[in-house]
Amino acid sequence: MRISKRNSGSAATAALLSLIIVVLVVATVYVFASNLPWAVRPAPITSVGAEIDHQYGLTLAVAGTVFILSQLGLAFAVFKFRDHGQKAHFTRGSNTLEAIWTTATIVLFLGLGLMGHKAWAEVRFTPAAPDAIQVEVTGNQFVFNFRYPGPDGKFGKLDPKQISASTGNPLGIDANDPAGKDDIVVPTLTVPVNHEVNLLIRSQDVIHNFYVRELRIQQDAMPGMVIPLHFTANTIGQYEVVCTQLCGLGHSRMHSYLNVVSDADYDAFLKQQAAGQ
Ligand SMILES: [Cu+2]
Repeated sequence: MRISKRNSGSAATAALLSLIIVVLVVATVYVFASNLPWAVRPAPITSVGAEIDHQYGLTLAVAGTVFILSQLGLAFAVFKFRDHGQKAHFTRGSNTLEAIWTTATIVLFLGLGLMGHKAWAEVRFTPAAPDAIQVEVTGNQFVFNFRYPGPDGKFGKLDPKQISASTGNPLGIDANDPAGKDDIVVPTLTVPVNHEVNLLIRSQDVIHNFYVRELRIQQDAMPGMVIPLHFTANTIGQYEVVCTQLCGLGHSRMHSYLNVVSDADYDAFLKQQAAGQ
């Protein structure tokens, strides 16, 4: 067989591949930059929420920079070392480089994790202030119920046998426990602005979740557990509470509202509810 043309190998394919990689990088950066999380998500209403946003921004910036540099590096290598029909030569790689980028990755991941740990752990692993308002949150298929201890400041005992939503006792508050007589059970969560609130999150059946975007809080409700979590909302308003665990057929309808109100409105809410119990 006669070879009429010089063999140029797969140079054209390699050039095309590196071009595609560059286009993909530009397209990805464009999608992220035009939908920046802080441009499309609602503003946080807690100081911890602001810390969490800052942490997300930092993680995105670091991960985004690494992504852009590594992909452009890949495109460069594919183009520079493309096949012209030359003889390939074998290299063994570099242990020093391997050690450097493995260490850099560990430092980055651990560093971001340690920095983020504080914002995440603050609402979970440190106890709420003693004067925090206690509210019990109970998820069941497919509603939220919020219970306040009432004027005596004490939650009544719960007895699963007495659960009867149709007769007005969805949580099964024990009729024989005097502490439960003044308990307030409502389908929406009302809290005063700038006061610490300690939530006690429970589930009556399957795994649910308590999620409020503006609080930057998302916590599973586990059957058999009471999970405490505290926050201090700093902006009056109404915010949606949603269940973010696929908890059954009615999951998409499982939502409620968090009302952050002034002290006067909160007192009025408690009085009104106490009168109605
Ligand atoms: Cu649910």
